[in-house]
Amino acid sequence: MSRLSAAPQPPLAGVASFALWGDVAHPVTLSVGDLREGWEQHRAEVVFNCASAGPQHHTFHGPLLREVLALARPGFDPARRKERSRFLHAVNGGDGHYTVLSWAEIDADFGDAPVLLATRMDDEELDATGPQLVVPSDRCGARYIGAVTDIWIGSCRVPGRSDE
Ligand SMILES: Nc1nc2c(c(=O)[nH]1)N[C@H]1C(S)=C(S)[C@@H](COP(=O)(O)O)O[C@H]1N2
Ligand SMILES: [Mo]
Repeated sequence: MSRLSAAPQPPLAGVASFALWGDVAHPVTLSVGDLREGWEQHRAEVVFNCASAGPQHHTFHGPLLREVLALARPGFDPARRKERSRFLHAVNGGDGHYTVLSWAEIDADFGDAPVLLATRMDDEELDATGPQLVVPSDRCGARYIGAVTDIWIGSCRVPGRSDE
């Protein structure tokens, strides 16, 4: 059987849960409450520019994305940096907007970006809407995906290249 898991079912109406899936050993569905209780919470005070609405200022709280994704056990050998450097993930919002990040971008041995999966934006707890991706190093707001429904994790394999 393939270790590639099937696409998650859409969440039940009114229940904000999100799935980690793809090339992972342990696909899992989590709630914002799980994020709050399962990992150390970080704080990020950010400013990003929205093309249509101008500069936005927010304070987010939540765990580091890389720590949450590790729970799903992505299909690489964690000790092998070259394998990790071929992975990426697609963060999907409930409205169809999605964005891609590379694993190396958030990996402490590579870009080490302190990307969060926020449980709170300013004074608003995000339990009902779902978590929000927070990319503090981005100048543009497009990757601050809100109401995250699922994160697909996989590798980028280029035809004709070896995976060694
Ligand atoms: N799900 C989802 N998240 C999204 C978007 C979107 O269209 N859908 N737009 C992005 C863009 S372009 C910006 S600038 C920010 C705006 O965030 P704010 O309205 O909370 O300031 O949300 C981002 N997150
Ligand atoms: Mo935007």
